[in-house]
Amino acid sequence: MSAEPKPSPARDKFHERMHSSHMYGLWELASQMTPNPQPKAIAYMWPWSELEPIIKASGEMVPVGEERRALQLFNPGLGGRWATTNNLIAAVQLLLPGEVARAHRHTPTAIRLIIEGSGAYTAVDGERVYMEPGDLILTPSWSWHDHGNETDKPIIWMDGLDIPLIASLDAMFFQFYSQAQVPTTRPANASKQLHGHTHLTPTWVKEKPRASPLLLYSWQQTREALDTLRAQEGSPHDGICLEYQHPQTGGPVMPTMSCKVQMLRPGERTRAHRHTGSAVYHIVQGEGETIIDGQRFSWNKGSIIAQPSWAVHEHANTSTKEDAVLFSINDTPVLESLGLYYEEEFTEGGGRQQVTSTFSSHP
Ligand code: GTQ
Ligand code: FE2
Repeated sequence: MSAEPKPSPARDKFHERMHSSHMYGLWELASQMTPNPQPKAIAYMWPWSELEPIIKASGEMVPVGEERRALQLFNPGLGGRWATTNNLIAAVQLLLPGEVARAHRHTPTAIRLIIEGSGAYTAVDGERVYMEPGDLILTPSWSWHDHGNETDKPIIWMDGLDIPLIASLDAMFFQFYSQAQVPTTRPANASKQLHGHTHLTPTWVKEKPRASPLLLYSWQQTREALDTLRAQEGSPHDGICLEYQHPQTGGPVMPTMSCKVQMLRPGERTRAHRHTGSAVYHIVQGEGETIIDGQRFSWNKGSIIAQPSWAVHEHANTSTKEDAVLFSINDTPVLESLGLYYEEEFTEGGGRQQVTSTFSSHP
C-alpha cells in the first residue's frame, strides 16, 4: 500500500487542470476495479398484491395508444434507469377485450409469460401465437410484432426484454410498421406445429436462426415435463429446473436471454449459490421464499423478483402440500459467450462456509 500523498494546493490545482481537460488519474478510479461484481441493482420484489391493482387500474386510466400498456419495473437501486436488473427489464402488460397494440419491431429481444386470461395473441412476423396461462412466447430481435385481444376478457402477461443491455451496447433500433397490424402470412401457432416436437426436428428446414424458431413453449408441455421429473433429485440449487431450449441447437432460446422454469416440491429448500448474470423471477404458482444476499422475499403467485449479478440466493417452497413453480429470465448467455460466467456454491444453505468456484482461475 502506497501512502496517500499529502494534500497540497499545487496538487489540487493539478487535479483541477487534469479534470478540466477531461482526464482522470487511475489513482482516482482504482476503487472501481472491485474484487468482485458490485451491482447497483438491488434484490427487490414486486408482490402480486401490489402489481395486480396497479395493472388493472392502468386499464381504466390509460388507453393503448402508440405504445403498449405495459408497466416497466424499475429497480430502486438504479436511480431511475429503465431497468429491472443491469441488463434486463421486466414489465406487466394488459390488453383489454377488442384492443390491438400496434405493430413495431426493435433490436431488443422480448419474451412473454402469460399470467392471466386466455386466447389473445401476439403476432410475430405474420404468425399469430395464441396465449394460454403459463405459456412462454418469444419475440426475437427485429421481428415485427403486434398484440391483439379478440376475446371478451382482459389478458395480462409479463414481458421480459434485454433493453438495458442493448441500450448500453448502443445497438438500439426501433420502427413502427406502416399499419396497426402486420398481415397474417402463416397459420396460427405455425412455429409450434413445425418445431414444437421434442427431439424431432424437421430436416427440410435449412435455416437456423440465432433465436429459437419455436415461438411458443406451451404450459401444457412444461407442466408435463415437470410432473414427469418429480421423482428426480434435481439441482441442489434450483430443484427440478428446466431451461427452455432452442430446438435446433439445444442452446438458450435467445442469444442474449435464457428462460428457465423450476419446480420446488412441497417443503423443498435449495442450497445457496451465486453466479455472474442477473435474473428476474415470476411466480407461476405456489407459495415460498427466496433469500437474496441475506434478504428474505416471501412470494406467492404473480410476484416478480429482481436478482442482481453475483447475489447469493436460495429458494424454498414453504407449503407442505402444494408445488411451487418459478419462471425466470436471465442474461447468462451473454456472460457465457464472453467467457465471463463464474459460479460459487455454498455447501450449507446461506451459511457461506464452504465455497467451491467453478473456475479454478477465479479467486
Ligand atoms: O410488447 O412489444 O414491456 O416493445 C417493452 C417494450 C413490451 C412489446 C414492453 C415492448 C413491448
Ligand atoms: Fe415490442
